[in-house]
Amino acid sequence: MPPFQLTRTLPEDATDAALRADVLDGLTSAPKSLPPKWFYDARGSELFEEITVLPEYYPTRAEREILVARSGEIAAATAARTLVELGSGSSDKTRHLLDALPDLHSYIPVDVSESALTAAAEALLAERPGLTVHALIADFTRSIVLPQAPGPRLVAFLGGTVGNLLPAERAVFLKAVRGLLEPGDSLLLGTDLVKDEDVLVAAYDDAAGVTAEFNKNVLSVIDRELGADFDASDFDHVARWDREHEWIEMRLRARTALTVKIPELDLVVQFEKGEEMRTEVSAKFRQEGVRSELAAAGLDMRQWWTDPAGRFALSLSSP
Ligand code: AVJ
Repeated sequence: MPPFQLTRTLPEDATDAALRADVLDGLTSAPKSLPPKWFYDARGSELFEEITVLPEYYPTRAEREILVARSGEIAAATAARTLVELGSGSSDKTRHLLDALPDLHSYIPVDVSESALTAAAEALLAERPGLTVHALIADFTRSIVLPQAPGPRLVAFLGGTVGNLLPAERAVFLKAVRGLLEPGDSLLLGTDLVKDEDVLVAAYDDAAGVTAEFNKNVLSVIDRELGADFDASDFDHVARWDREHEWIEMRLRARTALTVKIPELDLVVQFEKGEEMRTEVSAKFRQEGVRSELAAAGLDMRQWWTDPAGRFALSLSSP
């Protein structure tokens, strides 16, 4: 087995077909919406990396604090020989885990972005020459089949990205993850926590305007991929705390009445002045909620760690 293998479980054109279906569906619904996964082209991934170092955006730093403090405990509790990382992106924070797992044989990053996977794998292999890296190009919200690798396995889903799923989607997703685990395997899940509204809103509406640009980037993706004529300057960035659902919602609000053509979909879309389109839900959690969602999926929460300020949590659960 070569030290680095890349497996594509998505057909080359799957991304394109999924984007078309999502845009058609989202822009013909009332209210309009777009799924957050389409933020992440090369520019969007770059903007997200910028977000992670903004003074207002605490989740990345808070999660890293927990990983730095708890990697040893995580390693001891899991004895993992294989680390599977869902939505691995740049695999940046994962280093702390990898460094703490001396018996690690295989690392399986799973992401829809081939460029992110290849770059991350190259960097890791340079540092850990003995490691087998088997990257999977896959959409982790669909069913995934993992390559053969020795147990125990630790599946990590970090960053709070589970909060991008709506509650019903989360239930399906967590059951699918449970299906990947055998007795002795574990799930390490990162969840952002409910906190003061001002802190939450600032994290999604930073003073430098990076999150606004990130939000509007989805329009450039649709322009480029589907030949649309969205103009980002026709929209305002909106971040709202939904107290009832306990999630942050990002929206794009039309500054004027406007018409957008999407030739590849044979679609013309009208926006009223002030109309808001939802582009992301980012749910915030409480310990009891995480525990019960995991339990509903057949997972027993064994450990719960937060950063000293109590902003973010990592939980460790097992079948
Ligand atoms: C990458 C999904 C965890 O929801 O906080 C950052 C994405 N959106 N700023 C989040 C995001 C706006 C981020 N996740």
